[in-house]
Amino acid sequence: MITFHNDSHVLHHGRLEMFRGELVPCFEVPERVDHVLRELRERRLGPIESPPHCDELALSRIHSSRYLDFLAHAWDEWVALDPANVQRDAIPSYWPVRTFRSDVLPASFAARLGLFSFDAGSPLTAGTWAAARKGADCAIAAAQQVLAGGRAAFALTRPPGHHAGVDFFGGYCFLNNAALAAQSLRDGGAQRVAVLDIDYHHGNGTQAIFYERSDVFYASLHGDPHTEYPYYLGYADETGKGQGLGCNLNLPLARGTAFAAWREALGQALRAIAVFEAQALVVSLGVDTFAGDPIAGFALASPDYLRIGEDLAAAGLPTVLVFEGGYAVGEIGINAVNVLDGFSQRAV
Ligand code: Q9C
Ligand code: ZN
Repeated sequence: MITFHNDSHVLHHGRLEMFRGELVPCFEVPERVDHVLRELRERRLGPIESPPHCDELALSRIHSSRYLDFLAHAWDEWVALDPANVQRDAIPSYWPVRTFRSDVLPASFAARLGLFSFDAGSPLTAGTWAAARKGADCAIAAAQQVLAGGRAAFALTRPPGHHAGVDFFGGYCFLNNAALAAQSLRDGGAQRVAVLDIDYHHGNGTQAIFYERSDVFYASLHGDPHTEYPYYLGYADETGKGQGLGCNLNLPLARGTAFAAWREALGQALRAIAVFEAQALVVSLGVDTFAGDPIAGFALASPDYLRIGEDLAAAGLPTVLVFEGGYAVGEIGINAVNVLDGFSQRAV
């Protein structure tokens, strides 16, 4: 399987995130991707290529222009407020919740930082835009590879993407790589595309982006939002709206869920995708379902990821795999590459 990767991901390196009332070192670190790369090379899982620069228009197919403009210039604005800010990442403190206006774009940078975000755990850094932009290139290149007849392609990106919406960042995500890949598949001729999100956390951004559409099916297995981040979306009764009614499937699972029950839910999601008659599949591949993950609550073991890859391949669809979460850095390479390995062995 071909991997698209770009070294620019290191430019996004958050220092501290707000967690339980204090600033703690970020969980989403550059070393995550280094470990996956090393494992990919050692196990010779196929070529690793740098993606071409995609057109800005491809990003505008998913994200609003005022959000993209904000992201592109946010760091310069932050530093312009105070030169000492080069030593500090930008973390939002104010949000326009219900009854506030979101149509007005305030002059205040702090106000816009909150308008375009939903948590205080996703620091915006000097290289966030550059890294996210290259990550989007990887996702789009992987989609192009599959459109050109490839059986599968992997976008090894960070920052991750599935929490990012049309016009907001959060959950360590800035551009929604999986949504960009799905839209590229649609624009390249795939009539119906499915996004299968197997990160521990519900992909609220991806769900919201496609919620009223009948051409993109979203299915997700995740920690029950009653107790797990992102809390405010991902419940089983969210089935889509308008044209998109019936095109959204949430399978929330209790903390502590181990592989047997998780795999049953995976089978349920894959059956729904088959009924939808998807022509291509995008997998939001988070490995924070691992038992050793420091911020998640499932109990999958490393060999389970081989089985996941096999199950995904058995769906028989042209597949784009997009890297998402996973914070047990020591095992992240083995777990992610196990999925690709299992997939490659089963795929025909
Ligand atoms: N600080 C992804 O896996 N914070 N995002 C949870 C720990 C948000 C995870 C509490 C977790 C976001 C892509
Ligand atoms: Zn996650």
